[in-house]
Amino acid sequence: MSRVTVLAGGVGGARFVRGLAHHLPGAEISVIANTGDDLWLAGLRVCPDLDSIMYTLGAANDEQRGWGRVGESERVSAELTAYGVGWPWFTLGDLDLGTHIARSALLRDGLTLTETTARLAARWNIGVRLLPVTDDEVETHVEIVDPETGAVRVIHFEEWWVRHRASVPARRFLHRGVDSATATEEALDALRTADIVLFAPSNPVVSIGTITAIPGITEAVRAASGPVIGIAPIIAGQAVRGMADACLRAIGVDTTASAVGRHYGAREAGGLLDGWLVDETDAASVAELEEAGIRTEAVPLWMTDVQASAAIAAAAVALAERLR
Ligand code: FO1
Repeated sequence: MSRVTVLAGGVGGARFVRGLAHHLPGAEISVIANTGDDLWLAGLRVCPDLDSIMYTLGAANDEQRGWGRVGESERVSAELTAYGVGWPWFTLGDLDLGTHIARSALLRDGLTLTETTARLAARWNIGVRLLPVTDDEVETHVEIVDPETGAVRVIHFEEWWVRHRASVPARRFLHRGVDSATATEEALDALRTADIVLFAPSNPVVSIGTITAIPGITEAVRAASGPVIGIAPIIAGQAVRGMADACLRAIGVDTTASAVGRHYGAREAGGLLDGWLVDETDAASVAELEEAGIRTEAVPLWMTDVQASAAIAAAAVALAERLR
């Protein structure tokens, strides 16, 4: 059956992959996940996007909050806060801590993040290969102007995203350690052997952008033998989830499905995409995207449930087949 490789961030990426797996039960799906949100907290390695995908595909995710575990409790987190350890505004639930403790133990035993992720994911029978884009620590940090002092500061992405809710303007995103990092062999191989490469409807800056910032990835996407199809994370000028507009503003890209598609660029013109799916409400932008060399279709893009996500995956696969 076909090999499909997906570049994905956390919440939107996980939902899309769930739909893809539902649509193509026999396919070999590899998910190259963003690791830029990762951080050391309370002595533990926390990997938000890897965990969102693992929990969602393992049917253990909190569907309401969009992150963390269903049926979660926060007894240990209250203890950490009492000791002033960790971030009081960044809740590590009891069950979630089990994941972070297990991950940190395996990493301390000398396993790579790729090996560690495979061990953790095996428990959940997620049905796809979950691959961190790199085994090196490349964390996304955000340069802001401190609202109190007016001084320029750099904070971890999660502090900007969760503590400040992206309300403090980001001047720049920094990928700490990217210059000495490499993509994993497994991720590069998943791109090399893919029949289809998909960009999930994840944050184009701090999820997809962080994956493609890892040395080797853009070359591997551009060299992919199969079609590269992206799904817009913006519908009718609104970020579908999270605060993608705050991220796009920071890099000077309009918050539209068309601007994001052209930001990724047409592979034939030196960019990354062969095809692009926009929502029906953005059908007017199809012409300009086609002009830019990106085959574009307008389909319903709201991932309201697994069936809707599966229909989007089906549309992406169908477009790929037409472009093959
Ligand atoms: N998001 C929140 O809005 N509040 C939290 O307290 C929070 C804790 C948290 C702990 C572990 C984890 O893996 C994710 C967590 N998230 C939380 C979500 C996180 O910010 C997002 O999953 C991504 O990093 C951004 O898409």
